[in-house]
Amino acid sequence: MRVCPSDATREVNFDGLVGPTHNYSGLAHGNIASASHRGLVSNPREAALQGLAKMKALHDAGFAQGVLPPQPRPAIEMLDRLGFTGTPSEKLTAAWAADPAIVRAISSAAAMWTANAATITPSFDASDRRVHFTAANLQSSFHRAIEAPTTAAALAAIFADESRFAHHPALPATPAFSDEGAANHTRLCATYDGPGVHLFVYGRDGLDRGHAEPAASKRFTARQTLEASQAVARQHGLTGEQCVFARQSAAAIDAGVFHNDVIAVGNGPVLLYHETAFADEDTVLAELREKMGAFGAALIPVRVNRDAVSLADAVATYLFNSQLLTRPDGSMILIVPAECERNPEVAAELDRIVADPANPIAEYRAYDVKQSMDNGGGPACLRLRVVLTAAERAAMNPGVLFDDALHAKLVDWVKRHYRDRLAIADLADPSLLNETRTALDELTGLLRLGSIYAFQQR
Ligand code: SUG
Repeated sequence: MRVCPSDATREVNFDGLVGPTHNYSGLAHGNIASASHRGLVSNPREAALQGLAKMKALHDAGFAQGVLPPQPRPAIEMLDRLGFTGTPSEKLTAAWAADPAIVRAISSAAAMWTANAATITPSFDASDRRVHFTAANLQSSFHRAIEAPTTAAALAAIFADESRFAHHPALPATPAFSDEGAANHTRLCATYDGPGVHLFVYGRDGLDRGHAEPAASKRFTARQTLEASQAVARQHGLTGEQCVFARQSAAAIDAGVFHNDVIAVGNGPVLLYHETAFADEDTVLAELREKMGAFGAALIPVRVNRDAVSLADAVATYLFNSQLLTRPDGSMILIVPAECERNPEVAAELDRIVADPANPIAEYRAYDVKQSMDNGGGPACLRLRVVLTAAERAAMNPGVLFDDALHAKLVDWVKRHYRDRLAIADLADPSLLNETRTALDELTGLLRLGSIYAFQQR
């Protein structure tokens, strides 16, 4: 089956612009790259420029590209809630003296990984024909749980037209409803402007039903719960026929697959996945086939066997944290991290996939996003996919849609405002707070977003 995006309906990839406090604090549970780079000196300027270079390359290749702004960090308003008083600088200094772990958490630039920002249902699948958004509560870690309100505000500012866009509240921020957004959600379809099946992947049960959970992960606690995925589907009005809920394999979670997008990626009818991705692969495929078949679409599974690429290599190279994109002729391109080309087994598997006529993946291209990769974020983590009709694109805030002019402005903005080295001790520096606020205040003007940040409203 050919997937050909019509001019009318396109997938827009909204990449997170890396924020000025990008650092290696090792905060992320179950994320091996984050843990192994803990304490190293980061380069926020290079991180932001690497992200912008990827956006520019995909824009130049004809893909629809958008950008989402960073969040204000350090998140000083959190310090108010934690009992610190005084001026912003005084609060920061007091918090560092009391507990540097608090300052590390409120300084994280993790909002760059916009695959975790929200879950989106395109209007075609919604009974009210609106695009539905739920900002993820990211409750499993403090440094990410603080993202949800600003994410929701940014999405509401960008997709403001209530007749076309519906925004739902983030789920209750408690372990039972732990939600990590689109990183655990894939829409499979024949064409973007036709019906889709929503594959929600979760790692554990949220609520206690009085019986032991089968095959729970042991080394790392899974982040997404079944109850969270089900609640998002309910909010968006999706029916049972439109959804497949699949459990991740515990082995994958324990090997460092903290989100499903570290082990699988889908686009159109294609699902590229590692054989260890799901607890029950056969049932997942059968259900997808049946539900897609109901509207005449045929699933194209592309399975990577562990004999070809080990689970450890899949995690180390982030082979599956790739962007699978449809080109105008219906063929697909895989945007992989540069690390994939340096691993002979992974490179050989990519060559095999591209040569295989049974799937539409015709090419792969590697991009260097190493600054992000070292915190566990590859090309797919850096982007939030939103399928939009032409009318929806016309109704959204155009300031965040990427073009050459915006690229030039953002590169210039990064070069003027970002440091090229950030050690953990630098997070205590009050001038970093002022630099960040000055930069973000200018950015909301560049992106024509209005005053979306709390510090701008005072
Ligand atoms: O939540 N890393 C992020 C990486 C998110 C990747 N996203 C997807 N797979 N979609 C996380 O684990 C590290 C931050 C630090 O250590 O400072 C971090 O939060």
